[in-house]
Amino acid sequence: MLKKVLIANRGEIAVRVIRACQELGVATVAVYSELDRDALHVRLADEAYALGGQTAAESYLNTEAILDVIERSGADSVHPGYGFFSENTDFARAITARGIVFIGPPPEAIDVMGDKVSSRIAAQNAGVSGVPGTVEFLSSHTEVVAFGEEFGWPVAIKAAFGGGGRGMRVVNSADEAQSAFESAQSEALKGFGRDECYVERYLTWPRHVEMQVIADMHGNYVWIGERDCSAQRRHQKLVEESPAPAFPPEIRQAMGEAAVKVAAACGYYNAGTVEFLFQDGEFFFLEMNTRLQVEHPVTELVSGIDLVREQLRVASGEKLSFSQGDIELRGHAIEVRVNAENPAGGKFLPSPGRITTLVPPQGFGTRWDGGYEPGDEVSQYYDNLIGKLIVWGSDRPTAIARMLRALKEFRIEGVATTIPADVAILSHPDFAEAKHSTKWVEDTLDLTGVDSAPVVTESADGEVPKVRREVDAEVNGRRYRVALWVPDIPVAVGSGSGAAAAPRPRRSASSGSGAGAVGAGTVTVPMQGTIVKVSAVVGEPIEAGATICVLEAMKMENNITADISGTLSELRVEAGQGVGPGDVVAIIEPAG
Ligand code: MV4
Repeated sequence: MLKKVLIANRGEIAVRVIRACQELGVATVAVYSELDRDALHVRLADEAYALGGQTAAESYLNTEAILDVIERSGADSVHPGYGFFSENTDFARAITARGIVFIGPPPEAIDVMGDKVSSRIAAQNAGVSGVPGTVEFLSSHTEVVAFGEEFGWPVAIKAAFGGGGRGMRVVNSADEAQSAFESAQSEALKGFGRDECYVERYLTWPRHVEMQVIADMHGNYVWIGERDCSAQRRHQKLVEESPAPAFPPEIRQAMGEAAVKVAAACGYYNAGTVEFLFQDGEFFFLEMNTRLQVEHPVTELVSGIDLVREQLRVASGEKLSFSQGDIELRGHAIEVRVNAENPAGGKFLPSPGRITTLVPPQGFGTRWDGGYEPGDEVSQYYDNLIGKLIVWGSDRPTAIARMLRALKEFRIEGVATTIPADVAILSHPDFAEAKHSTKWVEDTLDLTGVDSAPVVTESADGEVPKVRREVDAEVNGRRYRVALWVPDIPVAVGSGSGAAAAPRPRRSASSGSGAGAVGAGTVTVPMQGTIVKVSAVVGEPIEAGATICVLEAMKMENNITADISGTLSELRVEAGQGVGPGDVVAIIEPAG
């Protein structure tokens, strides 16, 4: 088994992976950006290392910084989660070359499935059909016209190296072909740097059904049932479920076998998902996602299989702990994504900010996979998924009712969330009757009355912004300079002090200290504690910022420093003495 996994990700998926590692007795290494210093994944991991930077590019996508942490931590493997490096073969190869295990598929498989044309060819060679269309790149719109005349309209022009629907154009008739082809090409070039396009029949009301597969390095391939992800908006999934509603068992069987064939065709191992479009009882290969997906928990709840645990086993070279005949899919699972977005009017505007209240629902069949706790901040720089609520029920109506019950219980304050949209979807008769398709949320669902303006409340502990302070610490007799992020309470009082970083109202000296109004050179302590050391000497010159004494308070040592340069004229404390907030410890006569 792997011994130490570095999780090259953040948020709920990093938390998910850390939990699986802990259950297996595998050590965990978190990495974090400057904004994630206090994030949940950092708090849960055994070790955590700063990557620096704020944006994803500066932090979670900084290969050099991650390679450095691998080296310093002694991690033997990396779990990439989803997004970030999960489908980056340069990264996978870079770590593999250093003898580090990439917890994912072989890079060759990622490459084959990485673009729509080569994956379509691979699937076709394995006997799995995509939507009828071409595999050659289009050289002119006249080929689009010829295809439409032969197979019927509408047709879809797709960017070969695109994704997420970008570069896709629907063409309803011959006279639309030219402008659609040109705009598909230019969008593809802008978005992906390459403008190759191909054409296929356009399905007008398909469902998005994807099949979970997992394989080991010993040639064992297993499919673990499908997920229906049709309730989505602009290629952002909102609700996922397993099994797909109104999905006959023989189609499931055929889709499972097709998915395994596609996986085998590219020498796949680890967890993966084969996506299909499903319409009128037929399914068509769309693409393969060579990573663990956001919605993997619905498969876990109906199969009882811990997919992350199996990923870790497979990456260790072990065999899968089950075979196809062992898979039993039971009941119905539904997941909703809870994003910090306001779905009002169907706009889904991002709503970053501090989560002041977060009380996930509990109860039978109710799972919350979250990446945040109360007090945590959802940053504008990253995906705003707060977490996923997943329910299990013995059948679909039970699961829907359970999800609606759970969503009603959910309390989140401080940011707007997608929960009202999730409720609108789950309580809609079209969803109950499985009449929805991939176009349903955008074309049919009415979100005009939906609002989720964030409830802004004070957090329970009263928000005090944190500031960076450096202190000296001794660990086993070795001295370290340590950075602390502490509540912004000034350490030294007086004007011109470098000790208190932010402009907060400063504490005045307590009455009876004899110092009168506190001014420059009157040094006080900010909180109750014990003076453990006095380092300055009366009568000697002292520089601004130099330590006068050390106050132990709240189990931490705080340097009480000179706020101005001058001569130390009075020292009012000694080691061992107890002090209270505002007590004067020293007076400095300004120099000159
Ligand atoms: C299609 C299609 C209908 N017909 N292809 C959009 C993103 C890309 N992954 C594939 N997509 C589609 N391809 C044909 N021939 C409809 C979609 C589509 C879609 C697919 C899956 C999930 C959500 C979708 C939303 C809109 C359109």
